[in-house]
Amino acid sequence: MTQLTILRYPDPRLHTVAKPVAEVDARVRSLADAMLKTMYEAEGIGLAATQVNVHERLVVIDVSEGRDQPLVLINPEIVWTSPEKQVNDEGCLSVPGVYDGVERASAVRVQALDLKGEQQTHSAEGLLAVCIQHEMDHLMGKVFVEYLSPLKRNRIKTKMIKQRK
Ligand code: GNR
Ligand code: NI
Repeated sequence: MTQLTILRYPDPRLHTVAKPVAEVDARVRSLADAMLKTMYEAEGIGLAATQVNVHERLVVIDVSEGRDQPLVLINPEIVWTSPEKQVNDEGCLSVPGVYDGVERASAVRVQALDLKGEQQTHSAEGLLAVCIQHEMDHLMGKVFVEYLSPLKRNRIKTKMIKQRK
């Protein structure tokens, strides 16, 4: 599998809304595999298909210390969000070097297909809950900097364009 390229903000393709995965087949499994490799190489804790310019509802996550607990979520849907909220510093592989506070639900429950095509429910809190919500946003075409003030966002945009190689 060829190395996947991560789109960088402000690439307009990051604002594409993803379509459901039609079938969990060999193509999807190999894409998930390539996304996990790309995520581990970039030292991220999550990666949405949107970020590698594939506009289907697929995300990979690993928030474990040992980087050995991959989670693949296909057609994920958040089925419950806690009323409690929390502000956490977030970063994004599509916005390298930028970290800022975003308010999210403290806990979520997400339903998704796994690589066998079986429906699973995951209850998440802490960093995993943050990451799931961050990745779900990518699938909707939303990047975390859109939660920041227009002033901050414009500064980030300018910085990213200057850094572009
Ligand atoms: O690697 C990542 N770290 C991170 C830290 C705090 C909140 C969210 C994230 S996700 C990010 C990887 C990424 O860009 N996923 O879309
Ligand atoms: Ni991201």
